[in-house]
Amino acid sequence: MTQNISVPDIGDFDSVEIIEVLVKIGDQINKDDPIVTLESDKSSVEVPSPIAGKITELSVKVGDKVSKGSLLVKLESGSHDDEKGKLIKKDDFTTEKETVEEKNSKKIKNIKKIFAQPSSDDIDSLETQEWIESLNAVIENDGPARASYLLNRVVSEAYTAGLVLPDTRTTSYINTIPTELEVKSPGDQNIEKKIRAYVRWNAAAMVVRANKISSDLGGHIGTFASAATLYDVGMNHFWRAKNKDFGGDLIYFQGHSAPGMYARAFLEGRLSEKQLNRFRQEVDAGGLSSYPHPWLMPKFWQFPTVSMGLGPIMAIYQARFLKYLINRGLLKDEGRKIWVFLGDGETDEPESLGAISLAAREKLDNLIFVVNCNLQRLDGPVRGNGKIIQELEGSFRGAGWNVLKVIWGSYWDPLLKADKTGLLMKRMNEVVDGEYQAMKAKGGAYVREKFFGKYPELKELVSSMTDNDIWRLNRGGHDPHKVYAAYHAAMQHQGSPTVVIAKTVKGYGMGKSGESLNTTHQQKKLDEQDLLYYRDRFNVPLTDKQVRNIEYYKPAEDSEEIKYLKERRKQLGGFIPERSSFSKPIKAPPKDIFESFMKSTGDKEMSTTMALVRMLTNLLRDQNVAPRLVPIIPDEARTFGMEGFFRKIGIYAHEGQKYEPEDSEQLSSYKETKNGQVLEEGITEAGAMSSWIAAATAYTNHDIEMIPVYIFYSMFGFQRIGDFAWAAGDAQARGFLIGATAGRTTLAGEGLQHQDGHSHILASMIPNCVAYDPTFSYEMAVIFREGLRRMHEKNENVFYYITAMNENYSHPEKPEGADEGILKGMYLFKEYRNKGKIKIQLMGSGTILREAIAAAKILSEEYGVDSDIWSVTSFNELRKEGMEVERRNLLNPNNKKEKSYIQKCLEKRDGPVIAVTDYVRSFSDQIRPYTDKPFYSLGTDGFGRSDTRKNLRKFFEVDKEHIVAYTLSALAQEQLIGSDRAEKALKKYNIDKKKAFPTKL
Ligand SMILES: Cc1ncc(C[n+]2csc(CCOP(=O)(O)OP(=O)(O)O)c2C)c(N)n1
Ligand SMILES: [Mg+2]
Repeated sequence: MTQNISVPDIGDFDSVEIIEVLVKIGDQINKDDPIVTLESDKSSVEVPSPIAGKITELSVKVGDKVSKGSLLVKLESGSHDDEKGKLIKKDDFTTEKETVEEKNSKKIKNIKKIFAQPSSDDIDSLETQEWIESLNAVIENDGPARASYLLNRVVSEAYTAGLVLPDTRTTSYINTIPTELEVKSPGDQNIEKKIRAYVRWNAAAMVVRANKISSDLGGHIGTFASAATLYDVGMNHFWRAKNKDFGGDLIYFQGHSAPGMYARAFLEGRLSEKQLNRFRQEVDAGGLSSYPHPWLMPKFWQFPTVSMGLGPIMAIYQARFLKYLINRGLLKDEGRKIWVFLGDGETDEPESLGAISLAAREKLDNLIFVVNCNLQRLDGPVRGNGKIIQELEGSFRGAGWNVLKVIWGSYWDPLLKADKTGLLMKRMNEVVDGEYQAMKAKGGAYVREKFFGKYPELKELVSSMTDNDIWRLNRGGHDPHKVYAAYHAAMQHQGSPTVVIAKTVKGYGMGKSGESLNTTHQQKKLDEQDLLYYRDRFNVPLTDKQVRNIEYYKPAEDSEEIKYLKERRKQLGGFIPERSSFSKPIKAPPKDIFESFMKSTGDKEMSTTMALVRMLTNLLRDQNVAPRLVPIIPDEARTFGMEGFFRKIGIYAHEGQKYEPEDSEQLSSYKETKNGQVLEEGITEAGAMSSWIAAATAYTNHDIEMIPVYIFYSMFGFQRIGDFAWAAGDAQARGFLIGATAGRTTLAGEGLQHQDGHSHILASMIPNCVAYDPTFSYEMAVIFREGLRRMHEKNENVFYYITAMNENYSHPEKPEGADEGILKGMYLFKEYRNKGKIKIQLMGSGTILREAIAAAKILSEEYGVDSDIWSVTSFNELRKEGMEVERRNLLNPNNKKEKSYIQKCLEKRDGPVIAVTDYVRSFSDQIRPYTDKPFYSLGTDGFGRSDTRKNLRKFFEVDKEHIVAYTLSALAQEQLIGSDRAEKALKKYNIDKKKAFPTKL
């Protein structure tokens, strides 16, 4: 049966050009194969075939203009099972049914709601008892699920009856898991206790030793001391390493608990005593990093976490990316988990909690947070007047997480059991963190007096206990049984992420030198007495002399402790942390994918953003590259003309699409699918960047090379997420960051907060970030292809920052042999050889290169000044090379001086350099030291403002008129022309000499 395939609804566009015809007569095509590519003045989009079949007639050619309904091809289809051009089939939609509750609520909707006051006074204890007994009976007879159902119904009834319920975000200040339901650890507690003691000791000894060498070195003892059990239980029982059979759990260690990880690796035989002695001495090879830095210890650390807040959000997006890879069929679902350790103080960071609702929404049950609530941060208590654990419980529960509080250790169990009236729980609820902290600093007698002493019944409860017994009443985070039970429950939990909120003591075991003191965080030196106390506190088998020498303790290889520790890790698949990569490189796409960008566009105008989007569309036809591309967009696809990607490759949505999108009939319909490829992040640069980092490090964390391309307003890039970009460099990310709508004057209209004139400077600070500011589509193509080759085929640990613009103009053909210069950072774009005796070296980048080209024409034709025009694709790369060459020359004074690439380009050319960009002057000034020519830079220093491009360029003095006038002035200063010629030009172009420098306006 012959079918006509015509242009579907393409939104607002009418009469758009066909730029590619992707089929020919006789082709057998599948449903969704692209037939043609259409291009408007803003975006390009492929038109897919709604059905499969054989092309029998082609009704269009390249250059034709088409609109909705224009016939494209005729197709002979084998079946009648077509969708009549419909893009998305309507699923069954659930019809809303009125629930009983809704009916009831209608009945009583006039009842005024009254807030129920939480009351601690029981006015009818008999009635209370009856309710509790009923509940217990249901739990016993029908199980907890039924009890939970009934409670929910009761709550719902109460609500509909007009009772606004008291705040139920938090539960009582006790452990979430009741003692009877705790799963017991299968481990040998005696041996584990010893191992933990040695790890604690060695971690502290390592820090103290380093500070004997120099107190410059610093380090932390108190943090790991509070978290040792939380890590130990994970290491002995839960965290599965990467090996040939399993992808490995991913653990984000709290940055400044690093000493504990080194101490354990020492017992495991992975680090030597010599290495421990080199803690925080990294300048010569073989030292240990202060914190987790994959750049410095690439075989050990996986995740840079020490800039607080980055770890938690990066981990959330890591967990989501893992599901993305699974849902896209790129990775097996092996039940891998992402564990994240963070401090309670760290939760102050907006990034720490900023994405927890996403984690719940995406049902990330592969994610487990462990918040170490030692109640302190650096200066003092985290919430002295409140309770951080309760606050966090509320936030996480409210966001939809499974919350497991681990507050009290086993020594409290009998007391809680004996607390028939609930008075102990009441006391636990009423004490604030500032007091809890003070209690752990001041000893058992103080706790008896201040905690139990408030109520005579409680004092009585502990009357048979000594002060020491009271002191030993432990906190949950120090009790391996409680921690094990919580971790076990976290591993079993499905449908939402879990947070384990553990209460601990900062500087646990440090005694007077730093247990629960406000100064604990800073404690890095322990004197002899402190060390002897610490040894005794944890029974470390070292003599006094060994303690004085601050020796490490490591039992013999055949000791039960070492054998146990190694056996546990063997059972769990290997050591953690460990960083490795077994990913296969991706073959760079053939040249022809980029070929069309090397030709002139003729009269046709487009922006470099459009060129890039077309490039990505082409890349989606390359079988090696296509599946690995991860387009990441924070709610700006339409701004960048990328809406065509929605339908073509789908937007990732873990639940697919439960609705028919409003625009389902359109070509660029908003299509969400479970295996969607686009990460449409919504308005979160931090989140989008975290996704990018997850994809850009998939080669090591998941052994699969991915190609993330994150496109954003360049102003909301490095400026907003600079710390993430730095962490990406540390993590050796590979991928593309595209700063779109770039340039202070190129993004017209939007104004001060939007116009970027400095992102390249920010990018230049990251050592492994390779940045380019191309002007023409062929430059973009050469750069992008090389990026793919370097990063994803050759696996160089660099990442690319490329700016793209939204200004439409025509693009020339690539000059012969320009490739090398494009990549190195500059090439000769054009020589103006009129008759002028005077010459200048005119440099430009981005769209402002075009102003320079226009200025060159005027200078040549009207002023007899000839020019060499250099397209500088990367001032940043030129500077790097210049610095290196200069350094080599300084190191080798006897040798013949080596020339920098810039020098080589300019050595046979005359005249001063005039460099002009859409960025602050320091951007082009970067190369000033590497040429001995007089150097003048023009740029866009100052705050942007909204106006037209023309006016903005005039304001920032980077338009062709200013370039001409300033060039003549520069030539006058160099005494190459008379100053009156410059004066004349300034007058001619009405340049206001009285106008203040733009930074002051
Ligand atoms: C972004 C950032 N700001 C500040 C710091 C400095 N800093 C290091 S540890 C610390 C206190 C940490 O408190 P908490 O998160 O409670 O961790 P704890 O040591 O108590 O486990 C601070 C402020 C940092 N590392 N990162
Ligand atoms: Mg803390």
